[in-house]
Amino acid sequence: MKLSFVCFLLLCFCSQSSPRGVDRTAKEAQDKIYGNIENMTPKQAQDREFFRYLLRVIKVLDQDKAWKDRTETLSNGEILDGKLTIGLYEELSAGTKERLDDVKKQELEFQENLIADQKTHMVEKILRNEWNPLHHEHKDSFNQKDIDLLLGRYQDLVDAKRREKFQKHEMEKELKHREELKNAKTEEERKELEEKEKEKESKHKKQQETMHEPVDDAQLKEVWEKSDGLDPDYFDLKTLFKLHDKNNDGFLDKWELETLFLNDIEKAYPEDDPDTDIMERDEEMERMREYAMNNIDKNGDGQLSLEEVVQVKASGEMDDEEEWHPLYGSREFTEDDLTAYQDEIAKEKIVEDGAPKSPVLPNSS
Ligand SMILES: [Ca+2]
Ligand SMILES: [Ca+2]
Repeated sequence: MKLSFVCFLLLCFCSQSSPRGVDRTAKEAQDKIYGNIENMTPKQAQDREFFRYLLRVIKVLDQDKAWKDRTETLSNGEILDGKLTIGLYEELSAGTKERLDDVKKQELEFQENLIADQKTHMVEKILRNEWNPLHHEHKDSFNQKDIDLLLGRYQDLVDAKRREKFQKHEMEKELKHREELKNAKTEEERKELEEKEKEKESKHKKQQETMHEPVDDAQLKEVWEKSDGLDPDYFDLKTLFKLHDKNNDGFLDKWELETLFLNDIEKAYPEDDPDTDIMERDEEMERMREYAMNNIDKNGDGQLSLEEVVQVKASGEMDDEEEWHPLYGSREFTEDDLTAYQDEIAKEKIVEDGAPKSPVLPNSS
């Protein structure tokens, strides 16, 4: 486990685009920064902002000796106990501190641009948004508090890395599709490919329309009836919780929690459908788990108690979302991310072959 965590940290890199597109129209600049968040709920968009910033910070920390020493010597248990981050700031080099200040300043500017563009999800929905420099007293310097807020949970580090891997997967799919279109020999062939893609898209949309917000009443009732085979007239949250607390310890851990999402996942991404992208299916499940944990796990122990579930439901905190926006409708990368990824592939190719090649993959425009 220790080794895999070190690998994760060493492998961490971020294809983050610069915050401003100087010579583009406002709309294009916004897309360049943002990608498409129109198909996300504010909470989903917030999560995306958090992980994007977290990856940028990790990229800086990966160059620092104190951070590397900790990741290489601490056991997984010690990391879970928070030893990775306690007192870390004092041990960082002056250069790292300076770079972290820069990253924080850029993030602040980025967030202010979002607000200027009327993308206000980061200020209106404060929940789990403490990491955002917008809310900090010391906006221009990165300190131990930033470390605690950003890197305090081991699961977040794992999730950030997983999201990054998924983004690459999505970019590969997009590049492959563009390459196929480019290689089409006739206009007819190209149109046929586009038509096929559209058909696939509308099929996926239809499948995903039936998805619920994680831990939504409608979702839980459907699980009760369809997965657990119980009478819908006798739905009872406490009984459902106990049924899915497989080891009977009084808590839903992340795997137990995910059993509540299987019904929705199977409807939206049928396992036996050859068009189902298994990595996307898995990612959707992870996003549902992240979302539920982030909103319900108030004491941050990585598990849900029945009290936490009941309290959040009673508070109505989770009732303000229209619905769950599945991954299929959201674009996980910007054109800049795609260009950076193509550059990365081209560089790897040079190292492998010892000589520059003509572009491996087509450009977007
Ligand atoms: Ca349990
Ligand atoms: Ca908890």
